[in-house]
Amino acid sequence: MSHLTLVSNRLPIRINEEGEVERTTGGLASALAGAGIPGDYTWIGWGGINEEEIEDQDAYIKKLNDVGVQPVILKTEEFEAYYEGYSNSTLWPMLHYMKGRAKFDPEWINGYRAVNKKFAEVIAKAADKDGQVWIHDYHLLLLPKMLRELRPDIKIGFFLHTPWPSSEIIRALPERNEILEGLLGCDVIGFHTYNYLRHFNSCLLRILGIEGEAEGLWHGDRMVRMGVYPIGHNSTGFHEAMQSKTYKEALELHKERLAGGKLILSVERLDYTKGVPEKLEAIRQFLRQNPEQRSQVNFVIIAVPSRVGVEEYNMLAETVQREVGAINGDYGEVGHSPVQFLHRGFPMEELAAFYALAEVCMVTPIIDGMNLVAKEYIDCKRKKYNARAGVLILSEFAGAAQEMSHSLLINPHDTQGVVKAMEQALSMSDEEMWSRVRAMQDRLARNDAGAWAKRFLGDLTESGTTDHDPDAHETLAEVEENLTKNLASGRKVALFLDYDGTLRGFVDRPEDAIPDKSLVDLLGRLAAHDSLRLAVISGRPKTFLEKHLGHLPIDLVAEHGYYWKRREVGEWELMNPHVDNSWVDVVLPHLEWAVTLTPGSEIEVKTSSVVWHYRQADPEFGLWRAKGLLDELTAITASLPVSVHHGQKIVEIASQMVNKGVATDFLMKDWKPDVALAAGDDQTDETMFAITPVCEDHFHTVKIGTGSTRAEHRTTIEGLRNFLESLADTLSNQS
Ligand code: GDG
Repeated sequence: MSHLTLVSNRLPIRINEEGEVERTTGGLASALAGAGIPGDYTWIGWGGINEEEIEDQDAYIKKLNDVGVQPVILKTEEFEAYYEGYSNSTLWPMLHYMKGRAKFDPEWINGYRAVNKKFAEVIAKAADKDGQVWIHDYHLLLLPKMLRELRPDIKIGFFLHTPWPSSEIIRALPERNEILEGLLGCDVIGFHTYNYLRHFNSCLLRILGIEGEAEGLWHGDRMVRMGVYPIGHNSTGFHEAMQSKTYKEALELHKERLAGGKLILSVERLDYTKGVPEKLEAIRQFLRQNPEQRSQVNFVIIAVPSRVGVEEYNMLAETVQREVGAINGDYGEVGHSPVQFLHRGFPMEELAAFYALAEVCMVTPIIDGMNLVAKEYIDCKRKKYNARAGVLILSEFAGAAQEMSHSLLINPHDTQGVVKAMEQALSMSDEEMWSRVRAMQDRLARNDAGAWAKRFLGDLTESGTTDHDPDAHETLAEVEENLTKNLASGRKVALFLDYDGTLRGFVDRPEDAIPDKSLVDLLGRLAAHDSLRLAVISGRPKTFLEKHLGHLPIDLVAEHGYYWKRREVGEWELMNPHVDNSWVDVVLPHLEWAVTLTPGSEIEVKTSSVVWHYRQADPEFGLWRAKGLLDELTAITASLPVSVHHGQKIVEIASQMVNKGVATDFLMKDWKPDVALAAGDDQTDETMFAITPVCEDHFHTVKIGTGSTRAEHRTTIEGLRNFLESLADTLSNQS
């Protein structure tokens, strides 16, 4: 594997007050720590302190470099706008569907841009040539594009740890286009669940008008892959922790302190997405409705302080503390408070002991990208480490719910539903608890953080194998050499050239895309060579081709092969007089019905095809209707001589007896060239590339522009024009 650079907002380590380097905790840091990423890698991120607080910058950088990390140094003002502002006060609530909590400040996005740029510059300097860079999370959404501009040689992967919400939310972000464009700088974009990926695709369609394919999309000349990679927890780390002395001591200590009482645990960063106030309301109701349980239960809430610089979080901490006090005031007894709020982090070994002891773990976020606590709790239920039986209460709004169906799934907004789940959990037999735990453990162990990282990095390694050839001109130079060599030795060469998008660029009104003088001259110069035959094979009507190219000594094929005008005949003819178009009457009513149901769509009737256009329709609705129409047409045209094709915002039904491939095949058999070349830009041209050539030497195929293709070479309109000019020049020099 080429050298890997991991990038996240925060480095997994910091320098403490004593000036020593120590590890930090959190979802991303703990998952990646357990990912067991093979080989040597560098980690780039913010080191926890700002420029003003660093006494000796060189010494600071060196200290971090010595342990394999590279800091991005930020000024306090910059950090506040980027991190506390745009990342955590705008993006975080938006990504978690909490539009009402999101705050907008134009200064924040400027800070966010500037810091993403700084990251790009640090990475661009540090990353190896042709290396891989794996970027994490919502703080760095603009980074992929910025980095690609600086370092086109590297492979860029991005993983989002939060949900990606519906397009209705993202559309409200003033910077929505910039953010989506930023991410499209990647080779691979990963999400926790299919739902998040689906929403992302829908944003691309609605905001940028980009229709993705199954596994990704073409963006410029690159394939951007998208995938679902549900993150796993640090299984190895927890298993090691459970073998430690600290774990055993903590287990004994807490067992003793619980004195036969039940432990109902929750562990989370103190964040409004985690639903702590809602959980407290359910606890209050549970204690009210179950007086006999009040002295038996110990609700232990471990809430790690989080984002203390952000006002919302400080307010949340106060609210939670007040409510915990109020519940204990109402339902506590002398010597026993049912709710214990521990507003701090614990070492992993102690955390594992809490997981092992708890009869119930309540993971009840309002919304959560994945949630690793749920996975860690189940994995720590191991009899060999003296764990007690336990059951997980899990919010259906956590990404983890999709993988953990043997937990008690709840809706955190339904207080009574949560109370019922708590009652069910506390009365569940050990046998049932163990059987639920076992049903989930195997899957979790197989899909831990290591497996997750391996899958993502495997896909990143395979990505970028687009058929974009940066040396296309060189390759075409070899093609030119082959053609001229054949012509010089008196052998016959044939050129089959599409018109729109191949010889001439697109303009708003198709009738304006007339050939410029230099193109007409070029085709004329090529056709003047005795051994060279040239055909322009187009979807255009014969009137257009006749008007602009009819005077040239070349062959013309109009309407995808319905009409042709051969050089030696000099008149337009039906290419295949036996073409039967009676199928049009069968398919038209279906297209008319689609128009009725889809505002903004319309039908175009051509000589040998009919097309349903939905460019003006709502993009998602249009696409959905197009898929329905395709199914319908596939069924009704099964016995008809037509092909049904889904193209750029169109569904086209065309006669099978007519296409550019059939036309090329006819001409090829007629001319019997020794070597030939076909060039085109869209799906209809693929039929030319797919024929079985009869020429002795080689059939060169050239795709113009982006998109998947079976052609051997790829270039631009300009590239093809240069190629043809150069060929014409060589030929005139030869003669
Ligand atoms: C984000 C997404 C996604 C907690 N308390 C202690 C402690 N922790 C560790 C847990 C767990 C991690 O922190 C929390 O991870 P979560 O996944 O639950 O949540 P976020 O921090 O919000 O993480 C989330 C995650 O990224 C990964 O993609 O799942 O949806 O929001 O690993 O064990 N660790 C220690 N002591 C504590 O007191 N040592």
